[in-house]
Amino acid sequence: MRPNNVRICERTAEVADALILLSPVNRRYVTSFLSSAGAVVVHNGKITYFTDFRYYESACIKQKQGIVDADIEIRLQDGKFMENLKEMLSDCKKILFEDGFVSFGTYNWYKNSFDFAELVPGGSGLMAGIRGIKTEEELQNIIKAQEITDKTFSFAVNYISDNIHRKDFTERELQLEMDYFMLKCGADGLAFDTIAISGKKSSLPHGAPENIPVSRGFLTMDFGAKFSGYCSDMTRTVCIGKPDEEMLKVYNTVLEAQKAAFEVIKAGIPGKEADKAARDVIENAGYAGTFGHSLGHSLGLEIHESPNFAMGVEAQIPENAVISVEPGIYLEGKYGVRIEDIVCLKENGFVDLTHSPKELIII
Ligand SMILES: [Mn+2]
Repeated sequence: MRPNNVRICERTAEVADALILLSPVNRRYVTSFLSSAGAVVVHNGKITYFTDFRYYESACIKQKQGIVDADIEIRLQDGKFMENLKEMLSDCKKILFEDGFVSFGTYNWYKNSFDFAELVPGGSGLMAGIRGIKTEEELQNIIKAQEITDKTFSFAVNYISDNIHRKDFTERELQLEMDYFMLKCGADGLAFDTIAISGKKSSLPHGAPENIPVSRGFLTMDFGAKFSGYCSDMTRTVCIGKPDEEMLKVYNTVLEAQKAAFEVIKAGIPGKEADKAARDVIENAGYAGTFGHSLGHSLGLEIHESPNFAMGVEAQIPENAVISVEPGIYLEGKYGVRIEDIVCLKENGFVDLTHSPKELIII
């Protein structure tokens, strides 16, 4: 069994007799198989994957190919699914469920079906904890996703240079060209909707590109490819035309903030420490209150996972967590700058998975 699946079995046994996973992301995490429906059941150190007729054969083929963990039992989810599930879990006293995912309706369905057992919340947290530490296989997928993303940044800079003279060159066009480039480079999807916003709009941390011309001043691009389901994430701010002194100060402050975070980042630090290192630089430069989000989030099958680099996070960040480091300064009505890399935490520091340049690119 894959090491992360072994951990899921072990952690489940510590708090309950079984764990039921229904969320698409956790089903995929355990099975490495993408399906729109199904259930993963962890019970007595074994993992069973129930999937319906639409996916059953395909899942079995993927298992023969070594993609689905060989030790997972794949069962057809048919009309007898509830009966099968009840029978399987009939010896359970405690059943752990995904409290962060199940709806009120599903919870009631559990309650009526498993009236012989206690339903224990905490399944979502258990999975988040395990997913927060990336396996080598997961890390390789994120690295490939980020390679595509880095390549896309070079492409974007050239594309902007070649097209900025056109009056009809829009944010939306830039976004679409970047998306197309990522997919052409082998991405199996986009980690999230690409942000490409220019001029005054760059003060909106998550502003959306529109059918308006790319304007002079700062242009922020925040984007990421997916590879084998795994996300990457990066942000670079470039400048269209010559920046004035204040723009340079803002840009360099954000860059210094990221460097300050890099000074302290290593496995075992509390999440708040990296955030504080970056935040102090921004505040000391006179921009208190302009960095309104956290320094970083983990990413994997989902673009936002835990643990986080954020204020108030006392928990120690484990080795092999992959987290973004993305300080920003946003001056309302004026402009904004964000610089984002993703890093993999190691005992003595980290590995920066983002390789694009960070000195201000002026186009
Ligand atoms: Mn991010």
